[in-house]
Amino acid sequence: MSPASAKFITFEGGEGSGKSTQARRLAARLQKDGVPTVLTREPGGSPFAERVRALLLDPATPAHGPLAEALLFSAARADHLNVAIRPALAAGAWVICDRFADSTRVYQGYAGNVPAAVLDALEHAIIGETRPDLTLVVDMDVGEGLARAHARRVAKTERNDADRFEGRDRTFHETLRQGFLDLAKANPQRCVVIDGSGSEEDVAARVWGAAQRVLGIA
Ligand code: Z5A
Repeated sequence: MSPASAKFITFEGGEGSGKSTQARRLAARLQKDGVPTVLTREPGGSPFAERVRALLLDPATPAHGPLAEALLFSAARADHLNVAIRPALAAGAWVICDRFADSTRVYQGYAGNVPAAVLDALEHAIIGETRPDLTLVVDMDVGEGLARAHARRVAKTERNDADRFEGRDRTFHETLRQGFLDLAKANPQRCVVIDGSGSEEDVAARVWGAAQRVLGIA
């Protein structure tokens, strides 16, 4: 496969939708095909942003409201872009990012009521021209997604608790799901909704088909 130029691909979706799994699989497939690929995530992806991630996800962090959250996610994103994403794209690598600015739009904007004008200004200042070429929105039944995320957490930590975001009620997660679907509808030129049901292989085939179609991969 010979890509014309570096591409920026983001994965979005709700809890346990399987997007992290699919981001890893797509990165592995591209690498196997000889495409230099960087897999990264938000919040995180740079040393500073990983520190902000730890603060944001810690259940012990005091409540600070959606606007403060949006600013923290954005501060992490500014560093992540400067330290990792832009240098990788400039070097010709494809960048696959597990969550990006659409998560701020949906979690802090759609669900948290931070005004769109505030998020527009943050995106303009922080992201500028570094917009995704393709955003894969992995859509999944909320109950199934939460069960997957919960099972993984218990297996990993042997604890039955949740991080600050997982711990919210089901209505919140239904709102998020609708938010991602609305966002995809409003941005059809770069967003593709991927059905997250079925086996990992089934979903990976849908992701690959979308990448081929939108990015012109042979
Ligand atoms: N957040 C925000 O509010 N604003 C922002 O701007 C940003 C983020 C950037 C980050 O949490 C939190 O920050 C997130 C949004 C908020 N809120 N929450 N929660 P995170 O990074 O810790 O977690 P996450 O991004 O939500 O993803 P996740 O929990 O890692 O889940 P996932 O990526 O959707 O799923 P997964 O890890 O690929 O799979 C979950 C489990 O299901 C795992 O055990 C898999 O092996 C299994 N799996 C995956 N696919 C399948 C299939 N097809 N069948 C069966 N089982 C499967």
